[in-house]
Amino acid sequence: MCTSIIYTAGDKYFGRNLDLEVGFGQKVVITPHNMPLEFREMPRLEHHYAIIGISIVRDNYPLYFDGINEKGVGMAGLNFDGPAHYFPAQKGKDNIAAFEIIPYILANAASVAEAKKLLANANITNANFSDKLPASPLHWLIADKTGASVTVESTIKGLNVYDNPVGALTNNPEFPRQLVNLSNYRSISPATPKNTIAPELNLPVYSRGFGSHFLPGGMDSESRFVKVTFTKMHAPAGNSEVENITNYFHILQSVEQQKGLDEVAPDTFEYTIYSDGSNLSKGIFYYKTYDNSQINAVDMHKEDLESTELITYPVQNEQVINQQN
Ligand code: GCH
Repeated sequence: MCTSIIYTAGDKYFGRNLDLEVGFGQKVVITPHNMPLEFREMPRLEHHYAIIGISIVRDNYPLYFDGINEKGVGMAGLNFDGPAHYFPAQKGKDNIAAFEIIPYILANAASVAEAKKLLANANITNANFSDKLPASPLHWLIADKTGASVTVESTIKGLNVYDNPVGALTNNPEFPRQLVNLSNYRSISPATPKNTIAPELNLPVYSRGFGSHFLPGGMDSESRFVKVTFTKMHAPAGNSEVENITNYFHILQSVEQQKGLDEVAPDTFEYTIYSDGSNLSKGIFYYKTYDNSQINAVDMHKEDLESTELITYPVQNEQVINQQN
């Protein structure tokens, strides 16, 4: 399972938790302007917006899990197993394979509005990257530095691009149902609720935090959607980049999956392998991992974005304790 958000604090911050039981050897990957991008059915792009994010690279192709571009658009792919349905290439459509959709959108769109235009005639195809890397069932969150965000879901009914007023995405069910479910939690609040069940009874407020007594805390995608919405909607804005990115990671940590809690096969547990977040205006990519609580940063503008080659950074996974004595 996974969770992706956009957080507003002056600048906007976009990224995700990647929850899974195994890694793929993913790295921080920058695709500069002049690195040619090939697509199965769409014209090759010689020049395009530069992209930074988490990806694996196979046959010199960046298979992004999530990323942002230099124009301040972010996009993340999250598991959508069950409802997700892709189609064969269709005549007259812009046919984009599921594994191509992140590079395609981030290479071409300078805003969510432009991404919507690119998706207006799109068909997400079921082409496999390779036999070893078949199409995976995903849906996507796209957001930009104005704070706009949309959810993209390809199901048996076709391609849907939903405005996303929450600025968050988890996994199943389909996005409209996640929104309806939020109504069930209308009364969740940071404030202590009034005693409306039996005003004549003295019901002592024996704890702080009563307003969130019924906030879901499960690992499942519906619970994470409700919890991250509550956390995000009440998160303060910081006064500096460091405060903002600190707040941002606290929001994602509210739905972190700790090891041992989500058994996906006998004795195999999914957990939050990494959390990342980028400043959409500044092009700085931040991340931490399950094993490394330190926030690491890669600034795309410190690289040669005119290059024709992918630029990669290994994910720093070692926990460094700041020994004080
Ligand atoms: C290939 O078609 C696409 C690339 C893969 C391999 C298949 C590496 C790129 C990207 O689409 C990868 C994909 C493998 C896998 C990934 C995906 C991006 C996000 C997704 C995770 C499984 C989503 C996290 C999640 N977890 C599991 O929701 C890494 O499909 C769960 O239990 O729901």
